[in-house]
Amino acid sequence: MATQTDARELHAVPSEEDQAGQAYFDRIIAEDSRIEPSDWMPEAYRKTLVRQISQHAHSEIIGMQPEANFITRAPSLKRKAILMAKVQDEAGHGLYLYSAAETLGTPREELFDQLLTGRAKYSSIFNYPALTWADMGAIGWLVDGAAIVNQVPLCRASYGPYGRAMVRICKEESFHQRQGFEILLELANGTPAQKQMAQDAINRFYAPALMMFGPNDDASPNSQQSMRWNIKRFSNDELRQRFVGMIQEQVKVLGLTLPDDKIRFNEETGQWEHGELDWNEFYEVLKGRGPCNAQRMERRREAHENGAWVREAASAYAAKQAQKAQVA
Ligand code: FAQ
Repeated sequence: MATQTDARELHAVPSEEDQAGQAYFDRIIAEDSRIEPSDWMPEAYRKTLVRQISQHAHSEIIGMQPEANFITRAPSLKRKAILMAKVQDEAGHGLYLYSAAETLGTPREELFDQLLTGRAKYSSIFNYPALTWADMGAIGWLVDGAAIVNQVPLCRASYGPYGRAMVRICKEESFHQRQGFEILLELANGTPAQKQMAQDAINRFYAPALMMFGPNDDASPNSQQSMRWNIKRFSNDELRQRFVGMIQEQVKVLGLTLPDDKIRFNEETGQWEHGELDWNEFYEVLKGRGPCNAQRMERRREAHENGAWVREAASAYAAKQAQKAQVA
């Protein structure tokens, strides 16, 4: 039930400043231009951006875990160096995205707290285990591949700092996808056991990668408004179909198959179709009951605690520098 204050707030007449701000915001969105941090923006727009950008940042940081586990098990020095560079890139993506989210007024400590207390989500895909070296290939090809299809349109997101961060991220994701594809290609052309290992990795990562695009459009509460605000440019299903069309071609080059006999191009709709996904599984993972949720969060908390001295040292250094600057 609304309290008196709530009711007053609901009927509050917007101030002149808010009305002018809203008019400016509407014009910028209609022109398909960019909103910058100091511009007026509706609270709901700000909230949606903080939610999406911070969840994206958390995904990059948690997403380091499945591959980091394989750095010591990479089959050659070259593979180890490449994998280390890739995992470091993901850390960098997390940092650009936290910075972008901070420009909206939520401090990084608060964003970390939301993740560590389970109030913020991160991508479902990182709650699946990486079991073999071929999984490094499948993660690069399918997970980074899905990330690119989802994220290239975000380079045109209406919020400036987010769109600009995405440009750099997408460039690096392209390299990641190719390195994954190349791992699979080498295994697919190796011994029968290696080829089987590559196929098995694809079989396990295919459906979870498709779920990265989010629920079907009719079950996606945020999509329509995000599209009206030019944050998202395409719906979850549109991007998922685009991805399926892309990988069904690429898998032929590998000489492997996708574990889905329903994939076909529908001439009438002009869209790719794929088999039904197990949405119960998706929601279970979102509720924290996926195969690796507990482990991922435990590692993240440990890493956060172990890094406390670094944050303290950096703050002390920054304070010292600020004091020096003041004296000078
Ligand atoms: N997992 O109404 P919608 C990477 C949540 S790539 C978990 O459709 P929206 C690179 C959603 O947040 C992975 N939660 O939501 C890498 C919402 O919950 P809320 C990260 C999901 O925002 C590769 C609710 O369900 N990429 O890390 C998922 O319009 C390899 C309703 O959904 C991004 O974050 C999911 N799969 O659309 C790193 C891209 N799907 O907040 C390491 C940017 C949906 O209302 C190694 N984000 N939910 O409680 C987006 O494009 C969008 O936020 C979507 C979801 C498409 C993910």
